[in-house]
Amino acid sequence: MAYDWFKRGAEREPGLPKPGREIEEQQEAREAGTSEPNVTEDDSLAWAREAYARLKTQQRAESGPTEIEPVGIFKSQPEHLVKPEEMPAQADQSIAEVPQQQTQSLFGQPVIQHQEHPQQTQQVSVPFTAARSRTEPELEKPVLGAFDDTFAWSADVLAAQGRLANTVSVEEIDWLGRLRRGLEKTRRGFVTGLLENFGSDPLTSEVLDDLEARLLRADVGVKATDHALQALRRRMNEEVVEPVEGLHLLKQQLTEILEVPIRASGVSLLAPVRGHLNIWLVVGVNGVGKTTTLGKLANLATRSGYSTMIAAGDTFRAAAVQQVQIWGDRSGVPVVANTSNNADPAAVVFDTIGAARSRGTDLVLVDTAGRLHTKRNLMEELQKIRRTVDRQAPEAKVESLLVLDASQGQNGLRQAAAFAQAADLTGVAITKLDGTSRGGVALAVASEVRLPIRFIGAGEGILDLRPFNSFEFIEALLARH
Ligand SMILES: Nc1nc2c(ncn2[C@@H]2O[C@H](COP(=O)(O)OP(=O)(O)O)[C@@H](O)[C@H]2O)c(=O)[nH]1
Ligand SMILES: [Mg+2]
Repeated sequence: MAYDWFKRGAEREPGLPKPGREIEEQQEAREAGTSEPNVTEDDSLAWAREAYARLKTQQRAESGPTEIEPVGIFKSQPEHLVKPEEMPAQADQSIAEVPQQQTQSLFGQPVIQHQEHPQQTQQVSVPFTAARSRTEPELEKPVLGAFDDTFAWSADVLAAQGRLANTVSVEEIDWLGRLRRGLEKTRRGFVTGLLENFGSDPLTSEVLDDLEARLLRADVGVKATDHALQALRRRMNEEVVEPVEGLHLLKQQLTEILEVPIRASGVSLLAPVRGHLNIWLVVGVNGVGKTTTLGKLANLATRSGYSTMIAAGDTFRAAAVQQVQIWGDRSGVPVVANTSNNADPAAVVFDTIGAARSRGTDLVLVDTAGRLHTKRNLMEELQKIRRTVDRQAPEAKVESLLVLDASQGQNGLRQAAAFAQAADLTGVAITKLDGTSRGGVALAVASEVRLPIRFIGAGEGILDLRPFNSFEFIEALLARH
């Protein structure tokens, strides 16, 4: 059984403590280089060493001659692709479903042969077939790096969530490193100064004023900032608050802000429901990273053992279909596309639902346009897609994910308001957390748009997207380095 990335984090060991403040203490102890033996620090280092040694042994075993076969590879067999001259020439819609062959299913599903849509003219764009034959799905595993500060930090974050050293994977360590690196710019502008200000003396109201300014600069938003500071001020009125305690409180408050909409949705971790048709619409303005996010999601789903299909619903830009096809190829995921000009995206979605049903596909990812001639056109198109989904697949579990570019900061909030109605949003994916100092916008989204953040992207690579975990996000945002 493939490791289910969508459910990562749900495997907390029963009976182990909830995320605690030891993480601040450990980090502070390490920072200060305390010469006195510190029980907490020793424990955490021992945990990290044990996890590292186990992962190293595991990796050595896996890189031996009996390599574990990657999950979910669709073998590329270009000769099975339908050639344009073989297609029936009738009707006016031209839908190309590429690729359509799957000779061997690794998900226990029947072997599928290509089935053409009877009512549609099939047209395959030649460049797509060429692109497919060149690429191999990118499903290889990340490699374990050195036992360094990043590993130790990642281990602390996993241990603080109640994980056992013998249950962590290289993928998790790799992702936490990516997340921490991705948030570096936000951290540099925000945390470094903050931690210096927190210093070693108890918190003062000046320190809190400075904190307020920093939170606002990182695009955390007025509401979330007020909420976090209120709690700190309350505590300061009651007692002297030491810096470690203050930092812990701040992290707790910020995590809670992110958790409120997640709790309200009733779904703590968004994952496709196995044995069901799941349809996830990916919406947002032009250039925010919709197609990239969808491509990364296709990879994550394939790695996690979900059979996946992509609907190329951005028919507005000629290059968009080609772009999504390349992403599909990278994970061996079939793409249903219409290569004719001004094709109707709702028709593409209609065809994808039919194809997904006949194959027993778990997850359909729908790419959409971010710009049409007018905003009204765009919203109408999204509504039409949504109606098609609701009508054609009433049994499906539908998610409507708004993609927001973190570097656009508070602009994202306006975009959310515009899309909320047309697309009936259920969640948010935040992209481009790397390369921006506005990573705090995740908090503004949670407190002001009130939608759960489901995924975060922190880079352009295929592995640079993961399900959102608020504890890890805040730890990465407020990490010391
Ligand atoms: N640095 C970085 N770039 C990203 C990320 N996600 C997407 N991009 C880039 O943003 C640009 C626009 O992405 P695209 O998916 O085409 O946006 P769309 O118009 O919304 O579909 C591309 O150059 C992507 O490589 C991310 O998480 N980090
Ligand atoms: Mg796109």
